[in-house]
Amino acid sequence: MRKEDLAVYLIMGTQNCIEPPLQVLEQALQAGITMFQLREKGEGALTGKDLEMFARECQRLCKQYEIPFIVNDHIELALKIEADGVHIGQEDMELEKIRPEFKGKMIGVSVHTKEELVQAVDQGTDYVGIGPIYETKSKQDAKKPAGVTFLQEARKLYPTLPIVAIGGITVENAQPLKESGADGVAVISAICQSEDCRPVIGSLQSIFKA
Ligand code: 3NM
Repeated sequence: MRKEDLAVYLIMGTQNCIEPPLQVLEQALQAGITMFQLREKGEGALTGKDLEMFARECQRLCKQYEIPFIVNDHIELALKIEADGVHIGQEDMELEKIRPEFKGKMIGVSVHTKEELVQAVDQGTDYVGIGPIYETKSKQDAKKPAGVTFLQEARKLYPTLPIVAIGGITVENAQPLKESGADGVAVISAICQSEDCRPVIGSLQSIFKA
């Protein structure tokens, strides 16, 4: 994968948005997000055919703007609609098991400890998500914020691994993450809960695409 794709990585589900989700996605694409992950989780989340239809709409938009379209957790759905990849957590299917089905596609893994990091790299992850860096309201079972310490450690261990930082990231607190070795930031609320996501995306781009 291209590390640059991680620069401004939007994660979104219908439950995260204060405006209509497809409108949020299209505005974010216009403003220059570099990668997109559909993360449909929690109360009121779409399922079955509804989820598939929504996923296909998101995918169509991402194709139009030529950025990778990643599906969180829903391995079968990702395969069915031929997404560009999947993102999995520690509770989900093991990377090794799904790799054969995702040949040539991206697999990203969320890691929170050195052991999880080493395992993900050994199993051939394309990138890792490291978080939560800061306090987040978007993930119910989020771990305690780790600040930049683990991010710095991960970068030292793996100088060329594509790494995206996640959790409570805003325009105001993103700069130290660049300095700590992140190739980009994955955000939900900074974009989905903002009145106008364009300046947010512009500022994050200026930090990570520079
Ligand atoms: N994963 P926001 S934190 C989806 O630590 C997710 O692995 C995390 O949302 C992890 O940008 C998180 O609104 C939520 O804080 C990120």
